[in-house]
Amino acid sequence: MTSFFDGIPKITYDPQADHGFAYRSYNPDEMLMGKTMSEHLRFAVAYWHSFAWAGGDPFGGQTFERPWFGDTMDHARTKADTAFDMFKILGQPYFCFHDADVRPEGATFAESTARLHEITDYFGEKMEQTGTKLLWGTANLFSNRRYMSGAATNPDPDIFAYAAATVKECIDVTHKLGGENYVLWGGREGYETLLNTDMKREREQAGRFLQMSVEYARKIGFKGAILIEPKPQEPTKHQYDYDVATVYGFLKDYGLENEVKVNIEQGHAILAGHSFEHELALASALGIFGSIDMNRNDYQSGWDTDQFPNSVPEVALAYYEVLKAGGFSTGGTNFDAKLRRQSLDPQDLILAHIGAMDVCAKGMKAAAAMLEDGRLEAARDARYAGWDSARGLGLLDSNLETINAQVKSKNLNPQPASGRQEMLENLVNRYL
Ligand code: XUL
Ligand code: CO
Repeated sequence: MTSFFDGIPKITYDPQADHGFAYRSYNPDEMLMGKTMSEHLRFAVAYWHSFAWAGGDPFGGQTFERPWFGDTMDHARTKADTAFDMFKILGQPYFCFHDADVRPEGATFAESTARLHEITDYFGEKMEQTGTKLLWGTANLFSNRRYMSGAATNPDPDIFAYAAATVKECIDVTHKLGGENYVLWGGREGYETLLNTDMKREREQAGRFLQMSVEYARKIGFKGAILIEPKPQEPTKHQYDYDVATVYGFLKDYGLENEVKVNIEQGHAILAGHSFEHELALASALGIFGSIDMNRNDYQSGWDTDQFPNSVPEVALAYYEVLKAGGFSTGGTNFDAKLRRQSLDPQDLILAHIGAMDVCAKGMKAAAAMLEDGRLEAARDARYAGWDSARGLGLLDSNLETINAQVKSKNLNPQPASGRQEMLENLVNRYL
């Protein structure tokens, strides 16, 4: 153990505890609908926010002081030691990382790659010792200045090539560590002004880049899911992977709708003008639901503030859609969330995750209770019952002329029925 988290105990389930360093709602072994809570929620810590982010905002730089900040491999190992200490304390089953979070950038591509393999071998030993698993790996194709005009969508083919070569290495290390998914978030795949942008060309570059990534992952026998993470804007003014619907159209265009799924982030859904549950339900309906990033935004600021979840009603409606989609298979609940920049202490990192896991556990239990109660689904089924009747089923195979004749001959005069929204909202509130 490093000394960073000295004095902080291993966190266990203790609903009576009053000191804050216990799970009051998340009991990993508790059974719910035939699975343990741990199996339902599949929590992951995001390496970047907890261990690489220094606390900067648009008006000021670093606020955090951490013994692993620096650009040597020794720093990278101290960072890994501390991260795995935290995983032991929290006992969450998974973590996620980008290449840039875990190793200092080298002077050349070869040096960066060698460092990535060295540190991920070190991860492999620690994963073996602690039992912590990799939910997903990904490449940071947005922080370095070379990517300022995009990675796959860059006007310079050499930058496309550098990004593609990087993704190969990141898929390799994800596969090596038994990662259950590989994520592509198009950080700078978008544009600032159409005046300098050939959108048609950029879209084709992104499509081919994704095809190559899928081809390579399958070639090396990577069995995990490949996930796109939609986001509408920030950092670019207009991101191409705007939302689930846009990503689905893109996947269809490049023949990838059966190969690639989505990692849906709550804050991104809200930036796109949707609710989280809308994005989840749509992904499920389209057969592309993969995983979630469970972090909210500040509703006033309009930025992607990546805050830990703390609203049980919001989380419950999201997990309701996750459960209806059959629950997670390769996916999980990743906290792509960071502390506020004034939260300087080691214990803040632990408390943030405890709170988030408890909120998710409460939300998951409420979602399961709503589903088991069955009245929400029964009301929805009743609303569409006509479509399950012989007449409803036949209608979609018919044509306008036949339908027109039937409406006339039956003298049809349909009357509207209540949508019963308030009754349904009251029903949901019984479980929160
Ligand atoms: C950025 C974001 C990323 C992805 C991984 O908004 O969500 O951290 O989750 O690159
Ligand atoms: Co994210």
